[in-house]
Amino acid sequence: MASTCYIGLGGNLGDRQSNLDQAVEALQEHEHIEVQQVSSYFETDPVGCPPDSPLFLNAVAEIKTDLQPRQLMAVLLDIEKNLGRERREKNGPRTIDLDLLLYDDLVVDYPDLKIPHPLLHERGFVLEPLAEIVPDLVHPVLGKTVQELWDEWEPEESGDDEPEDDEDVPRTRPASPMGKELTGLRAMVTGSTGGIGKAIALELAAAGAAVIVHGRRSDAAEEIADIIADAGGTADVLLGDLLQLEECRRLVSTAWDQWGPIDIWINNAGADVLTGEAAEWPFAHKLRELIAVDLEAVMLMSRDIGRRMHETGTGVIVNIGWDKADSGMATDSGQLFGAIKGAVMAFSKSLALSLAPRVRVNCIAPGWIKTAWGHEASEKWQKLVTDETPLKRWGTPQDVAAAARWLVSPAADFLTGQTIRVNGGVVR
Ligand code: PH2
Ligand code: MG
Ligand code: MG
Repeated sequence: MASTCYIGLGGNLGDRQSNLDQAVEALQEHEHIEVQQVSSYFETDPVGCPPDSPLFLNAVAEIKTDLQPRQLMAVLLDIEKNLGRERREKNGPRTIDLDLLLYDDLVVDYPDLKIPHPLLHERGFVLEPLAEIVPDLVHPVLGKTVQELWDEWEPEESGDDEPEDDEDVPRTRPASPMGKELTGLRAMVTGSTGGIGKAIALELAAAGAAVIVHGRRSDAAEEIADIIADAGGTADVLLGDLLQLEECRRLVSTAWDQWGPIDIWINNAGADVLTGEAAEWPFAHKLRELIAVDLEAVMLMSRDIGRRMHETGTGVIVNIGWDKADSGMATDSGQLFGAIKGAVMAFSKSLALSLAPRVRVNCIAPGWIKTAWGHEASEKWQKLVTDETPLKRWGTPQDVAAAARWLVSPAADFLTGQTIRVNGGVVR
């Protein structure tokens, strides 16, 4: 039960006391919720309700839960339904209304999910019970304690002018790199059954995101999803071969339809032309494969998901480039990856411009990262890598994942169109 949340309870229809009691009981009985404390019940004047609405009974409950915010919202909705809540007119009389007020110190602002509750600080019927149980709790956006907000609170002019949702609350937060800063967000990581993609999937899950693991083989993908679930995270699996354009389209629409809006999309998948059988392919064959998987699929899926995010209002896309696309590198691989990853990096900048200011698009350009090829590489390569890397070691998938975690987080909210080189300090 990792997260602490505050739920506002209110009702002005039927046996108000009994309805509040039953709602608290339903919360307590849920297997993923523990009720910590409940405020007194306060009788309050209706605010922003139709004329002649009855008085409300309001309270606030502190809970602990391991549910993600959206899962918790669904549970609240369920309890409301079971207690006979019907929605006929805006702010009309109701048996019970359960509002998610705060979720740890999470700040999110989506069309369908806003935390903290955007009206929390303006509502006496919320502030009073909240101040009774946790006067010293700090509002994560306003930076004031609940007691301060309650002391400053003034009743609204009567009337039905319910303030607009996020009226003049700056929805930013200080960077908190190692918390659960991605809680409530849904992330897709393509090619996350191994290597860098796997590290990114695990890292985003550790930061609280619900993660879709993608790969071509179900056993490999299920294994990663299991690791995430065992660690208390949320994961699902989507399979698809990005060599097929139709599959790319299906992957985006399935992810979106099954999961609702996706907040984070990481195009990590790439064709392996370095190990196994593929290492022996002719240059032209490798080129075709890379164009299809590393370039076409990335461009088409980025555009597709980007358009959906833009319509929804928000989202973050990360593509994977290559450190040496700019400087060049001798060998077939240098030519292949230079051309393909250079194109991905150039494309990402233009997409970032197309989707700003709603959707951020950035690239990570890894340098020498020890994945399958690095483990097999000869002595000569091992020496070359450590010699030419100022930080004197191979990078790890974890190094790239840490950068990705930050890049998709609210802490990087002012970055778009950028390429972050995760390369141990090479500056040429
Ligand atoms: N809830 C509202 C609108 N107005 N007024 C009071 N006193 N208590 C409430 O819980 C309440 C309200 C919308 O959910
Ligand atoms: Mg409400
Ligand atoms: Mg509500």
